[in-house]
Amino acid sequence: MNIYKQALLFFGTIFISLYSVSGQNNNRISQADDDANRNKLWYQNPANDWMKALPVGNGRLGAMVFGNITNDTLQLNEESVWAGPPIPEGREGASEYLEKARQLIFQGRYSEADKLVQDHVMGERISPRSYQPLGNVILKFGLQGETENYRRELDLDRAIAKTTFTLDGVNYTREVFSSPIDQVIIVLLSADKPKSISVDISMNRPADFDVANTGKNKIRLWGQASQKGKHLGVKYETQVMAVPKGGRLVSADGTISISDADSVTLLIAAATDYNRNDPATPLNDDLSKQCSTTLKAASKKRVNTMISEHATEHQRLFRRMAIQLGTDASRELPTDERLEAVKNGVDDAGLMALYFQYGRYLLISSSRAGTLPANLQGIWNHHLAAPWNSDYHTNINMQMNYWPAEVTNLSECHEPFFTFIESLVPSGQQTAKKVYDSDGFVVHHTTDVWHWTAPIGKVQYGMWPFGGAWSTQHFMEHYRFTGDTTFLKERAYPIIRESSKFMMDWLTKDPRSGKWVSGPSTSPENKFLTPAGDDEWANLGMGNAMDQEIIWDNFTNLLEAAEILKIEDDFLTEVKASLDNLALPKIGSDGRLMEWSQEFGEVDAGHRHLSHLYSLHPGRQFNEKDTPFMIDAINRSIDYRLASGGGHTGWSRAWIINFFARLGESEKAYENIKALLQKSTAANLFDYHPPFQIDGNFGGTAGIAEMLLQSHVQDDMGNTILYLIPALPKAWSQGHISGLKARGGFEIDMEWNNSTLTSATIKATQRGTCKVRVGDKIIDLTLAKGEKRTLSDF
Ligand code: FUC
Repeated sequence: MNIYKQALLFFGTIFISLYSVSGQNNNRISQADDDANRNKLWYQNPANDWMKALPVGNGRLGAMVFGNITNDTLQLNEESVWAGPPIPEGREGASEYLEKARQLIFQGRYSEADKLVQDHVMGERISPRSYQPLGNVILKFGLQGETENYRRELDLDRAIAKTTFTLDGVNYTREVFSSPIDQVIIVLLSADKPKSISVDISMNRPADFDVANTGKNKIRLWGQASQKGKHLGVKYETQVMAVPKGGRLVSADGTISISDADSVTLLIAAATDYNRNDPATPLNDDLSKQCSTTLKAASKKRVNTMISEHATEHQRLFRRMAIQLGTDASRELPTDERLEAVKNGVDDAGLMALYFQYGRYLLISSSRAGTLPANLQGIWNHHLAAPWNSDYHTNINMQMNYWPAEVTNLSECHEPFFTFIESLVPSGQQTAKKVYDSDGFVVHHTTDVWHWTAPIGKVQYGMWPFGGAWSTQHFMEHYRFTGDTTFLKERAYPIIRESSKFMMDWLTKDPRSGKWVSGPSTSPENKFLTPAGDDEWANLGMGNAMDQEIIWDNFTNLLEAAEILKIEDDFLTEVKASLDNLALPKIGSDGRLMEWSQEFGEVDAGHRHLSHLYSLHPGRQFNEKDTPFMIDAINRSIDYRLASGGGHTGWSRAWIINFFARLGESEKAYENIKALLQKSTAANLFDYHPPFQIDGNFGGTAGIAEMLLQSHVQDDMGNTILYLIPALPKAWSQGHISGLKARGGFEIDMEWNNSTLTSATIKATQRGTCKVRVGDKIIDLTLAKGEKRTLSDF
């Protein structure tokens, strides 16, 4: 073990960093190129656990790269490898009991209502039935001895993971990437001396697989995902092809042995029988042939062509944005040590900028047009029974995954979310009819690739019919950011209307107030103390704040879309009437925004969900301009939640960053980004719930964007207000960002110094009028399509 001491000058603070490096290497790599570490995660040791390995992905096909010298593993994923049916079913005729439960709640008999719904409405929870790994490629290298100059990195700009080291005077390089162009994972093993590469290649999986050599230089691994033999699901196949330059290749017993090659290229393909259009009917494809065809096509291409086409396609998306926060001086430290320093209290604005770009990298790598949406772990999972099955939770997590999509200029990466939510509509319509005797479509707290939508399990999480309604918000937001009226007409409006139909049937008149209220439902996963005393608690309420806020959002979006599309009909008139008489969240006697419609005692005052604040973010119902009277109540609610231990999961913390950004609380937002890094971030910068859950990465990225630009508020004429650096913390006093997107189709570049904006360039991707707000100053701007205006006098 070697001990280093290094002093770093960072924001005028000198700190001492004490760290250790295992026997792999003795020398810090000298960075000749000043920019060698920009937009990179880098390390001086191999990953000895999964949360240190580095992710690559092309939206569908992913790998975790460990970078071990002698025995290395590539852990593979394909997005559709899922254990299978049966899928949870809704219960016919449940609506009768819902009506009874409503009356019980209005009478204050909360626990009786819970029991009634639990017994007669909730369907069976079927678990585990999980997203699963595709397999592993095992690489055993004939290398022994002390290495020097070890470095492992993930280049976010080129989407390539690279490991380099020196052993016995030979410099070795291993590169891994997942190409969206060639639909293969490519592994390049090279050295600067001929005949230096000897490696045994094999494949395995934790369960349910067969493996065999095929042809001269390929191994195939195939099987059907299951949960210990139950829930037979997706059939999969993956093949690795080895293409050595020089040396000898022997293939036997499921292994390919290569000796004394100058270099080796591995190509990895995968195929499954998962049918996106109709998951119940598997595709009847020859998976083996599909893999072989893909490998054959890739093997005919020059490696350099594959690298450059891959990088160009990645950069088409990634390079739309650049960011610098502070000096980024500490990029000269390995990422894990940098993170450790932050955990020890050091401020590192550059690491926050890297985290932001990493979030964009992860979205590009796990969500591309034609793929499934990013699940709870994106596409990266090594568990056969993953936490929460690595599914699509729709009571915050899946939506949070897509918060950064529009604002960070990755609109196309939002597409899998839309396609997936649309694919839930037929099932959601059936659930609406069967369980609720209702029109429209409904989704509950979670779903998965089998497209089920029923209320299942415990009322505490399952009795919440808002997953679909919340998701329709994204369709409207996509329109607001892009101005794509075809999308609005053909995709956003129909699905918002379908969800509104359900909500119209779902609403009940509260006999006490005469207002329309939702229920019986839970405020996601939370519970309250009932007035009965003796610590009795219950889950279900009528008119919970979040329900009312999502319905407000849903109806408001529908009416706005209808107005743009010039649609008028009786249903819209009815929606307008219901909106006008919708119960709104209330402020309690202690000045907080109330989570439930009554002022209940709280069982868990620091609960991780802050559902009642949906109206602040991601909603827009409550904001400083339109509802100033709500701001203080929201602030109090967040402060109380935090003081009671809230924000303890990564995604909860990430949501809090977004709240504080919207409230203009720059220092509080910053403190929570710091806390996200300190408490909920692993060495590979994956978010820790714990365990790994990618929503915190995406929510954190969105939060950083929200601190630098906001566009959710409109002026009285309906024009977007572009609020520049609305929550800039002192620690980011100097910086720049380019390529941020705003509603109204604007694209923004900004530079600031001494915490003051020095220049802002606004580009219109469509004709538009906006108000640019900097502090309290407002500048009116009307731009033609494609026009750009640079402002510098603030
Ligand atoms: C929600 C959260 C949990 C977890 C799960 C996947 O239900 O309440 O904390 O993130 O989703």
